[in-house]
Amino acid sequence: MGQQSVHYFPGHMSKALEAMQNYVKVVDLVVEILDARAPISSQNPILSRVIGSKPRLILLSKTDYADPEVTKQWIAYFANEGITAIAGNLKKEKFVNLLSKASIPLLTKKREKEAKYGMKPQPIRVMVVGIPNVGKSTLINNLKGKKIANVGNKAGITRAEQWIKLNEDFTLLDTPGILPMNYPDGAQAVRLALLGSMREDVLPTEELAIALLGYLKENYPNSLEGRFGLKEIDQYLGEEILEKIALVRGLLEGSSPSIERAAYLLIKEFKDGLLGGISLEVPHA
Ligand SMILES: Nc1nc2c(ncn2[C@@H]2O[C@H](COP(=O)(O)OP(=O)(O)OP(=O)(O)O)[C@@H](O)[C@H]2O)c(=O)[nH]1
Ligand SMILES: [Mg+2]
Repeated sequence: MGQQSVHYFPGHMSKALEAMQNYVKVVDLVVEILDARAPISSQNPILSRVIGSKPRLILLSKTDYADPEVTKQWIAYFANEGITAIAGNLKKEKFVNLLSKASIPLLTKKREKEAKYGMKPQPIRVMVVGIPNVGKSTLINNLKGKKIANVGNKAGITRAEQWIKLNEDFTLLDTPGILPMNYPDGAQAVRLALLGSMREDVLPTEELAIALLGYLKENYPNSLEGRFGLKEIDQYLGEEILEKIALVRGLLEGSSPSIERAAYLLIKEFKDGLLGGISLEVPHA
């Protein structure tokens, strides 16, 4: 995937980061949401620093878009690092029981402290963090069982923190997505753009489509069969594939196939999960 380094850090993110540094002091648990398709690229080292030694639970979202085998490998990878990770489709599966169960072992210190002082178990305050568009607000709606936080398939929907009382046991804090300040590895910026976590105009669509095709050729050579009838795309150049997509879908510029419109369509179909379960990163052995 592309190699040039990218710098992009909007002002509302630096404000949010500052606020989070205060909130982290009063919460009991941090749920860090990562996109199951690229858990390393969607992990922000700045957030890890803010979380510090707070109990942390990783939630891999959008598993319906990811390669199920690879998602299993990621859960094993995090377990191996000593981190509890849960995974699923935030739009379909109910997370309330899964989350309460997974958080019990992470809260033993808090419970022991309360017991020591003869206190009843106190409600848990959970801060939900992650880069833009990974599903933080969707998780909150999922847990609450109704729409109370705004969601949308583009980066930067949530602009300010919001406390939400889930029930007598849990209070949640929704936070705005925060991106890393720069990407020494241009390939990471490409992945984040493909996940919809970076604003669309940061990388040119055609470049993004060619990078995606390079990856699909190597890892999922038949992923364009269902949508575009193209088999074994590894035998073609990226531009040739875009031209074929343009022809199949009748995307023309004058009377010639439009590479640009094909690139736009391909990216959109990938973002909408229409190409099937595709993961952009696998754990290193
Ligand atoms: N298919 C699928 N879509 C999801 C899932 N989780 C969230 N989404 C969609 O992803 C998009 C982003 O979700 P949000 O909850 O707004 O993401 P966010 O992390 O709050 O984003 P910001 O507020 O911009 O930081 C929305 O279109 C959601 O419907 C999932 O597990 N599967
Ligand atoms: Mg949000």
